[in-house]
Amino acid sequence: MDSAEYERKIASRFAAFDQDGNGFIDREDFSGAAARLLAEFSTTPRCDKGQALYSGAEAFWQGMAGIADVDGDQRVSRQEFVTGAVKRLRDNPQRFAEIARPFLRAVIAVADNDGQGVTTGAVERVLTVLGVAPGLAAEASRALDSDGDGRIREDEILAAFAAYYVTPEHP
Ligand SMILES: [Ca+2]
Ligand SMILES: [Ca+2]
Ligand SMILES: [Ca+2]
Repeated sequence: MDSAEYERKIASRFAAFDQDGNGFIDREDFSGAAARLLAEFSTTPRCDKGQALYSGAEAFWQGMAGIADVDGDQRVSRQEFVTGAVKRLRDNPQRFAEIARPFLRAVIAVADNDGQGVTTGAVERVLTVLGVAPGLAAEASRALDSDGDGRIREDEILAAFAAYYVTPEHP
């Protein structure tokens, strides 16, 4: 991978977290994503699933801040993301899965409307709400369903999520 490609990947991962595009990853990016996901799946914030999603989003933010907010100003700059998050997540991908797990589990609960597992269609909706381009979202959700039964398991989602955000070696 050359430098330009590496920079592009970092930029796209930062943009994925910086949901409101204000140039920083902060608590509002996570709580805003939770709110939009609840609206998409017609779920009230007050119910158990809604509360689990908000607390998962908060835990995800706290985990991100813990590894990347070096100056403690409650937001993660692009520089902090590159030097802090990317390096630490690459050194310890498992740690990333741990901080993301409560949020992802809560998203799955919200998106799984029949309790039979999340459908590829529901995952596509989740990804679209999170800002993934529609064509890519469809492609990614199909790729996640490795056995082709139309449902996606939690461990498949966690593995793919970690793989996506853990950046390859710097050239
Ligand atoms: Ca932001
Ligand atoms: Ca900071
Ligand atoms: Ca499957």
